[in-house]
Amino acid sequence: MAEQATLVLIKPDAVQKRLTGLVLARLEDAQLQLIGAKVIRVSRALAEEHYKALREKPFFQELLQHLCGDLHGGAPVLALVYAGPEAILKVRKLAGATNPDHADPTTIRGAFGRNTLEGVMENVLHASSDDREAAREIALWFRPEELIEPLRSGRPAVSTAQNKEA
Ligand code: DAT
Ligand code: MG
Repeated sequence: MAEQATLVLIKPDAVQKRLTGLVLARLEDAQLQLIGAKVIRVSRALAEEHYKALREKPFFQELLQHLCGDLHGGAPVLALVYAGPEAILKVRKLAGATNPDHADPTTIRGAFGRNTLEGVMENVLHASSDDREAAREIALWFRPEELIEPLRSGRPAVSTAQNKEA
C-alpha cells in the first residue's frame, strides 16, 4: 500500500457547531499518523488559492465565504495533515460524498453535514482527492517545519533509524 499524506480541513460550519472533537474521533478510525495541525482564520487569498480549480463554478464566491468563516460567525478552520498507507482514500471514505444529502449517513458528511435553505453546502470538512492535489495543498497550508515528518514528493519519509543514518 502506498504511503501517502493528505490535507484535511475541518471547516467553519463544523467548528462553529462544536463538532471538531467528533470529527477528529471519526478521522482517528483510519489509524493514520497525525503529522501536522493548526487553527487558521482563513484569508480570502488562501481560500481562492485552495479552491482555484473551482473558480468558474457558480458557487465559487459562496465557497470562499464559507472557508473564510464569513457564514459561520468568523469561525476558523482546523487544518490537519494525516500520513500513512492509502491515507488519501481512507480519509475520503470516512468523509463521504461531497453533498451531505448524498453521503452515506455513517460517514462524517452524512452524519454532520447539511445543505442550508440558503443553498450553502455545509459539508464539514475538506479532504485531498489525489496525490497531486494533496502535495499542492499541504505545501499551501503548512510550512515544512510545521510537520513532524518531512514530505518527499507529497509522501512522508518513514522515520526509521535506518533512513536517518542514510
Ligand atoms: P470535495 O470537497 O468532495 O472534494 P469538490 O472538490 O468537488 O468536492 O468541491 C469542493 C467544495 O465545493 C465542496 O466541498 C463543497 C463545494 N461544492 C461542490 N459542489 C457544489 C455545489 N454543486 N453547490 C455548492 N457547493 C458545492
Ligand atoms: Mg475536492
